[in-house]
Amino acid sequence: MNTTSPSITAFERSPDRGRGLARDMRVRWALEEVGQPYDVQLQSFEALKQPAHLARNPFGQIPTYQEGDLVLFESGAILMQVAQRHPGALLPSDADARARAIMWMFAALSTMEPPILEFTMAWVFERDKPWYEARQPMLETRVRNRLKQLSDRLGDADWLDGAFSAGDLLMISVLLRLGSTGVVNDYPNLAAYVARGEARPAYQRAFAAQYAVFEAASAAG
Ligand code: GTB
Repeated sequence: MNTTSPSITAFERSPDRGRGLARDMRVRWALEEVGQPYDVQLQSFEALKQPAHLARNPFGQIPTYQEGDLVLFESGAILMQVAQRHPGALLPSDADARARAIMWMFAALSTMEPPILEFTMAWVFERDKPWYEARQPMLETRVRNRLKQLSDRLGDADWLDGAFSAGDLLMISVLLRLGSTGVVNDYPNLAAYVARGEARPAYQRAFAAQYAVFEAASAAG
């Protein structure tokens, strides 16, 4: 392992089949935005539940981040660390602007992501459940309410608050989870916002890196 680079964990075989939806993607994207090389330790689902990984993350999940003696889990906390290590790149230097960017990081993770996760998890995994038809419209309405509010706030701006920040990175990562549902397309400014994020060279590099893992795993059978 290159000891000068931080190391992250990611799925050896991601269930998203290379679509960049697992949460290592947002960490990869952040590291690419700041130009920080990194190593990746690929983990099987079984390995995530073994003591070696549970010491990194008690919840047995990816991503984790290791930098010297520092070991972190939670993608939001990891992004804060990456941002702090590279002042001005993912969080603005101005104190007030920085506080607002951090506010958007929390908004992405605690206001937008939970209803989006609940909706998309049901969409993918729970269609056969007896309550699906009755419950799914309610979950979709909750998501649409948040999308409308976000859309109204974004308006015709490129990013949520001035320059691109970790708040945008997390918000776009969260909105991407809605991809296969097509719901974001009903909010054209949000769809364009997501596309702007995906067009960033750092996003493209991060996506290619995680896709290479999927391709290698597929080739290995
Ligand atoms: N709050 C934590 C964070 O933000 O870091 C959540 C981390 C998390 O949910 N990790 C998931 C994990 O390790 C992977 S990203 N799960 C394994 C386990 O819990 O045993 C979630 C994810 C999984 C699959 C898809 N997919 O197939 O599209 C997308 C996202």
